[in-house]
Amino acid sequence: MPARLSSEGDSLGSVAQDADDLGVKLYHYPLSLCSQQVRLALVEKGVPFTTQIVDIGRACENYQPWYMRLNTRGVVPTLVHDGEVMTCSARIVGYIDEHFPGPPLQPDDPDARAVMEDWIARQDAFPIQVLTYGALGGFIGFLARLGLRARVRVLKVYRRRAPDLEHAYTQKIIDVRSWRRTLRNPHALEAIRRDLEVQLGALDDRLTSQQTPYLVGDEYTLADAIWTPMLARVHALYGDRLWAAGRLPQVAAYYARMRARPSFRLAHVHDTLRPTTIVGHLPPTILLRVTLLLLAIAGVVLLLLWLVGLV
Ligand SMILES: N[C@@H](CCC(=O)N[C@@H](CS)C(=O)NCC(=O)O)C(=O)O
Repeated sequence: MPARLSSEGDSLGSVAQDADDLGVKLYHYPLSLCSQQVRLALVEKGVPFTTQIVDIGRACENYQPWYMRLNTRGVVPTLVHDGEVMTCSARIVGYIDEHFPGPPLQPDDPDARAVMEDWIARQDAFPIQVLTYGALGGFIGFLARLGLRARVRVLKVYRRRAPDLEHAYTQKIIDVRSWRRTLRNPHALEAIRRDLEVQLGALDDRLTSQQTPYLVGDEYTLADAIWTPMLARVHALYGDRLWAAGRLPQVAAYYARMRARPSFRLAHVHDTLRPTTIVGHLPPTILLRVTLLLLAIAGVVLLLLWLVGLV
């Protein structure tokens, strides 16, 4: 059975209240790309659901034992349907389509279905978290990367407190460390950025050859629910410059169509990321350390100026 909640669900998409175990409950984080994909699938399918925010930023709630017991990889989203726990956004969206009434979001034709699954797999394999952190420039980017060290410390504390989850925590520590290593490697980051352009180019080719409003044929499918938040994230990081001025015209038109659907707003898909939002999501210990460091530097500068008689 899923863990009981310690606080009330937020209001997004909520219809049924008090449904911890019964009904559909989504554990998510507003800005998380994978959470946006699942919210979009739920909204497009017309499934009533309640939600519980798991703060993957500042509070690292996704590393708390109660959540790691629900989702051993310590990631959002997690869907709980009548007590059944479902993880992995790509699997969750398929589950939603197969278990609820509403418009079908997967084609019947096996070839079209294989194409849809291929596009979902392409997005799922893309290291979007690394791209997001890597694209944050300047001081904000520096702080965000520093925050990953604090995450490892938090994970070690929880690993000591919950020995039954030792394996899951050790794996998560390995994941976060590898994430940090990639972020420190400019060649690896460059390869990810180039891969993004390859994926967007392939998307443009697909839309050009298809000449249909959606990624797979004439009907909206799960591939669209997966790729819309991905394009919104690319927009948040780079604006529209990757597909503006006649570059990737089909991607530009497709994104505009998906963005115009009511589900984009109803599922709270984010296409901007403000620096203040990023800072607000950093672990408090990092903010404290950086503030103390800046104060110390200012103190040394003032002392030096005083010694040479300039103040
Ligand atoms: N698609 C995958 C990826 C999930 C994922 O990486 N979620 C990110 C947010 S989009 C997360 O929770 N990151 C927090 C962390 O790894 O600490 C899944 O659902 O299993």
